[in-house]
Amino acid sequence: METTLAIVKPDAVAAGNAGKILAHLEQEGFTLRALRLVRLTRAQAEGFYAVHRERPFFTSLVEFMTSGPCLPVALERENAQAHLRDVMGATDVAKAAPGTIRNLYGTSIERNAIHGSDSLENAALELAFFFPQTERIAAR
Ligand code: 3AN
Repeated sequence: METTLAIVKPDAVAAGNAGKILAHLEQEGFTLRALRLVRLTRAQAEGFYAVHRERPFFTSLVEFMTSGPCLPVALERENAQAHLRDVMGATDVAKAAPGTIRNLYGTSIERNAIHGSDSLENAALELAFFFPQTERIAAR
């Protein structure tokens, strides 16, 4: 069984869609293994998105991710990392397939409702960023 990280982003939490997104994920066979509601600091958002530091949208992305509470969640399922990416849909909401979370709840390429780790390697790093191993073991 595989575990990956999702973040219900500040736009979706502010719009009152967090519960619906968690239900959608459960419907897709993911089990919740750890969950937090956090307001990221600028330093945390910059650290989390460090790979995008040189991109033109970096400043705006950090502003957005610190604009309100978000909901990091550890999700377990067979093939969790790849399946979450399918269920999320494309980064750009305009290109996200019908029925995907970004299609249903996102409003732009930036305000796209949900983050999901883009590789198993990054899933391990991102899970450690938000959840100490002990917290995930205790949830079992
Ligand atoms: P994904 O979240 O689909 O893996 P990334 O890792 O390329 O996409 O981008 C990280 C985040 O940066 C996206 N979720 C989105 O919020 C934002 N983003 C990506 N590309 C753009 C863009 N061209 N303009 C504005 N924001 C963007």
